[in-house]
Amino acid sequence: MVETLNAGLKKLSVLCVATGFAINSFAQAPPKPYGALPNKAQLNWHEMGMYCIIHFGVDTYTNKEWGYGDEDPAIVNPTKFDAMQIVGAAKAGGFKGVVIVAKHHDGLAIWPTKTTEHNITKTSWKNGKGDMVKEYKLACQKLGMQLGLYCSPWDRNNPYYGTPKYLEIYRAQIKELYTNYGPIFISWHDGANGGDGYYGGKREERKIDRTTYYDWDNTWAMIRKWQPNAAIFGDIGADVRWVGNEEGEAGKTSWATYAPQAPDAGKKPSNGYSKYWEATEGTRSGNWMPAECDVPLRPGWFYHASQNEQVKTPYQLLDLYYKSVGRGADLDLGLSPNRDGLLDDNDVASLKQFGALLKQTFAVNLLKGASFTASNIRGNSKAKFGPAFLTDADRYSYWATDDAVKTPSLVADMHTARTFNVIRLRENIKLGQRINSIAVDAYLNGEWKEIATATSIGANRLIRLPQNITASKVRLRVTGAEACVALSDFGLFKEPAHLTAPGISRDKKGMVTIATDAPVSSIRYTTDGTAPTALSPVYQNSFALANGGTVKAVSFEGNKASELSTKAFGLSKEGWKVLATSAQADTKPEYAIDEDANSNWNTLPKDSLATAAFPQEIAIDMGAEQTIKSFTYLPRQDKKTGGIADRYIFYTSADGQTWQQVAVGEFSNIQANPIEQTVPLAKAVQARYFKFSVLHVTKGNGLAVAELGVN
Ligand code: FUL
Repeated sequence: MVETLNAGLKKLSVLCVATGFAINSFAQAPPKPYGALPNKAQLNWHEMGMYCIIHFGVDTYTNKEWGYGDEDPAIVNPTKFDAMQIVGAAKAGGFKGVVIVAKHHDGLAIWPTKTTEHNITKTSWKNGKGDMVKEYKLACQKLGMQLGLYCSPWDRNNPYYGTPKYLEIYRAQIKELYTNYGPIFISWHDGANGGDGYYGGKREERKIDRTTYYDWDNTWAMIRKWQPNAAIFGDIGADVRWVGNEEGEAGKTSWATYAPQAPDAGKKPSNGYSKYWEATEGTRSGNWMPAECDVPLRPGWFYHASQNEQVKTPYQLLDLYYKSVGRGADLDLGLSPNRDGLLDDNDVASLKQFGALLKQTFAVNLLKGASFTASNIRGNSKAKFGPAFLTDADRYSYWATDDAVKTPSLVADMHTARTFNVIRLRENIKLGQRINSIAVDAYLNGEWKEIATATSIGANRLIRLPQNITASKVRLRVTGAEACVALSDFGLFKEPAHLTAPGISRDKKGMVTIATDAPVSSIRYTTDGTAPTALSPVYQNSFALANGGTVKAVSFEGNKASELSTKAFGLSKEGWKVLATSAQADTKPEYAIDEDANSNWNTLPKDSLATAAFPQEIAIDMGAEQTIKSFTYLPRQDKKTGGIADRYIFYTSADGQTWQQVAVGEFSNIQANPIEQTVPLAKAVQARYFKFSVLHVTKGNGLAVAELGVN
């Protein structure tokens, strides 16, 4: 048997020599693809890396995050609406497209649709003759930006929501949008589904089975027909998965592949404790379904003037960029035009500076021009698979190794010492996600020293080092792979040096502290709302801010200034006491008023099957009568989702015994985006006591309160 085989091989080589065909040409064929592969729409999506999602509608005028569906469209009148200003600001930020929220949960369509009366023609804008989706489309065309569309499946206005007829209406809406306004790069579908709403005047709760109601398989097939080049985004794909949080962060390991699981299925215990579902990391095998990280530029998705001071700064955005795009995901940044229909100046400025920072950081790949020595090159063919392809601009040209070589190494000699703090690696994903893990060494003081490790390379992996490294030689070691390596990019970059903005906090005694991670020459601050300059007071010691207010601070070092830090505080909680609670808890109720966002009053029992009665209440004695203009509730900040209140009543009292209801409502989108909620009162109230009564939580059998506050 062996002999026949040998004889056969000999014959083959004779044949090869005779035809001038080298034996190792077999090895020079490109590597076979490994595992799941991206489709055309997904490749385009990966290449984009970043886009924005734009929320504007009735919520912009009612100051809500989710409309109930009973809003009068006439309140919508963005007299200065300018799609070019909005899309242009996104472009300046380096974003490659915009997803327009054509209809949010409140049901108001911002294009003149035939599918529902509740649409833009009923607004005051342009006397009902306007079409926002069209204006966005034209702006995108002019600016070379790609367009995406989001039409919310949940519709709190539509009388038919919950019945089969609504599915027909929903599909007709998508058809209208996708056949009249395309081409689109993404078909965006959120996972918020069912609940109470206006529903044509019924004002009731409508529950649907999210796994069957929308018949996604068939809906997706229609989308493919209307928009074959659009990636479909949803909680479980089909093409792009939700990362599982609205903080803009993928897992440190984040596979492009995912074995779809409904986000609330799987490992999550029934009391809803775990927030980070598998979607954050993906799974090592499964369908090609990379993560999208959606996060708003401000705390909320819609515009709220009260959040004007909380626009994320360029360096905060850069940090999110590393945590999303740098982990193989895409960043989808929420923009919220104001009531005039424009982005505020602050938002525009932050986007522009972020775009400039990105450009500056990635302008020069320090490995360009380096000499590479690879431990292996596929078929020994430098011309076809050599490391020179690592520094060209083509994301699909690549350095490859022989089939059997899964853990090669590569030395890059830059010939002269260079300083860097960012490492970039990319695989040629047309051949799948092959690499499991890598390490990078720098040649320092005559020896190799490991400076970084990473998992899940895929379309993009950025490693931001904690300190600058100066070296002339670096070494890449692939430490694990499922198949031979097909790496398309290796880069070293230097982010511009900057001073970190100071942190501002207040303690239970009402004392404000401003601090930085590393020493600086001075921290300057204001409490009058103006931005600190080099002439503002120098921060020396903690100071009191009994009646609340806004503190702004900047660090200075030489001629460098940090970004601005801003923090708004309500009334000081000095002297506040918990008067009573209605539910048993293992944690102290005082945690709800200790000015520490990381501690919770938490009534969730350890037994996840135990039942809990609502309302659950906590009453506070502020020690003296105060003027109350609004209340704040900060849900738990520990990434867990049990016990987050979404329906509440606030009461006040002069004596701690007789209570008056002063506010009632819902906290919308609080589970996905657990930010501080502000409840303004219709008119200011004088009281010494207040009570937070929670009627309902999004998940779990108890309540968790990180902080309660009063403004
Ligand atoms: C979520 C929605 O519930 C939010 O309101 C927002 O639109 C966000 C982008 O998606 O699912």
